[in-house]
Amino acid sequence: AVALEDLKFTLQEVLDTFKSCLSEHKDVFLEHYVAGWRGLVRFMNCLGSVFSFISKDAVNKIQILVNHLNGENGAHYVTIQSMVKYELDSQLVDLTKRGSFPESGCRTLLRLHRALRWLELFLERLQTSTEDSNTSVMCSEAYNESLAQHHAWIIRKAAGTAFWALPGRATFFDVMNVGSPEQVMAVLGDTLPLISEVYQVTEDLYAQNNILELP
Ligand code: 1PX
Repeated sequence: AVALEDLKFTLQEVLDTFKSCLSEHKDVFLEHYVAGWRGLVRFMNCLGSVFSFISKDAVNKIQILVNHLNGENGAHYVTIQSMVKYELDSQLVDLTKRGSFPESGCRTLLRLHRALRWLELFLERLQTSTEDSNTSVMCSEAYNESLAQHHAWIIRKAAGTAFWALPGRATFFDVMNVGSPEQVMAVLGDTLPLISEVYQVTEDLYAQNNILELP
């Protein structure tokens, strides 16, 4: 059975953590970024086991970043900005092909960053959806416009199959457990600008450092 209290807590947590991600100077705190992802993964796990291959990869990447944060060089990983500077200055990143640093913070975070774009596009669609909109279609459209471009055929195939197992819009809203569809819309309206801003700040940082295509 779905534990509604947990879900409510989770979605509120996601909202709160993305709110607390950005400092007043637009630095992104890695700890909160990772916490935001944890909340999303918890929510996804409640949608069914067909999504577990997706959440396994997300959890794996979250754990890599947490290990950096808790490691002996953790002080350099407080913000995404300091992480990028530290890893590039210290040559801890594989820039053109996979090599000595398959678990660099930069390449690992880039994967989650691309997934954040999927989330932004999906939530935008949810927000402008109507009663007869199809969540599977919204999800795959958002995916095709973002993450799919970075995935091999076999992953795209598996993801596409999983999307058909998404619950319909009404159930999806129920599972979010924030109240009426109007209240869901209000929560989305609250969350989306924050997610967009975190996405854009990260995107600009990666673009400036020319690391948007890390292997
Ligand atoms: C209110 C709605 C909230 C919905 C929350 C859903 C959270 C979704 C979390 C998705 C995290 C996906 C991370 C994927 C990272 C990635 O691209 N990894 C690939 C590349 O990694 P590598 O180390 O090899 O370079 C990796 O190959 C990925 C494998 C797993 C398949 C990824 C499919 C991603 C689909 C994303 C859409 C999720 C749909 C959830 C339905 C709600």
